[in-house]
Amino acid sequence: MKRIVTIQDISCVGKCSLTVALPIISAMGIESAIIPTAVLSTHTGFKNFTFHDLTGEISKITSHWKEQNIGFDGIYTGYLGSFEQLDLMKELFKDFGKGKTLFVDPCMADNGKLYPGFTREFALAMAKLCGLADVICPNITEATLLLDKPYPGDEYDEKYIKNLMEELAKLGSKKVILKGVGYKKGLCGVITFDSATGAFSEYFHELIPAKFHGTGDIFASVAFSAVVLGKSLEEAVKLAADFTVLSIKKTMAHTDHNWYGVDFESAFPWLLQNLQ
Ligand code: PXL
Repeated sequence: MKRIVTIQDISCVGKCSLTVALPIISAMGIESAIIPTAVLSTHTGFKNFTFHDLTGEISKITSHWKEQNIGFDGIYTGYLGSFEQLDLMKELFKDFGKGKTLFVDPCMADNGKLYPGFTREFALAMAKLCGLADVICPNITEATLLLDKPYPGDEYDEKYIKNLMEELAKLGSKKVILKGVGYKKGLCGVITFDSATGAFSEYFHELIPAKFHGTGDIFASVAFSAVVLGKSLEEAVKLAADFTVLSIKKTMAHTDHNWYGVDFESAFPWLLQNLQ
């Protein structure tokens, strides 16, 4: 069985980060180790959330793992809360990442806005971590922040997106996934770019006019797991996008659904059937 480690926060309520990554990665038949970066009462979309930083634990955990000769087939970083954590992830990649799948979701912004607590300087430091990855999967807001460019809103075309992705690859990541691309009317796209071949691929699915927290984490967890299982990047993003869309649809099928996350649990039977 493949074994991976994912590094992100525990938002105790909120259906994001580790509370979605763990069940999804496990359901995909992969052993999942974790390093929690912080414990929050909820994700930061709620008012008055609590935040307990766990940066001080990270080196202690990884030192013990080195002592025990524990290794991983892949490393997936999500929501990271500080410059120090970014530096610790670089160390982790050096110590545990040789020849493994290194996947960075530069989770820090959406819809033209940084999440609470993040700054433009943090985004530039995150760009350095992205440079060490095999695969990164920003949305358009994160992509422009990584490159220190203005957010284009809805004002962009295919040429702009392809140029953005080539610029992202120049940060150093081998492959780039860009989510939430809207240059085809009424559709939402995921575009991939492979810097080794210069090849782009696009996968467009229906655009659902609703925004939910945690969908980026769901997408990243499926895409990363699929790559670790040996699927091509194109197959991985199709599976991840279809699963995310289905999770949103399952959520919206209930009029009394919660506002803070999606019912990815109800979409698991589909995921397992479509893993082959
Ligand atoms: O889903 C991304 C995410 C992860 N972790 C925390 C968040 C968010 C998005 O808002 O607040 C704590």
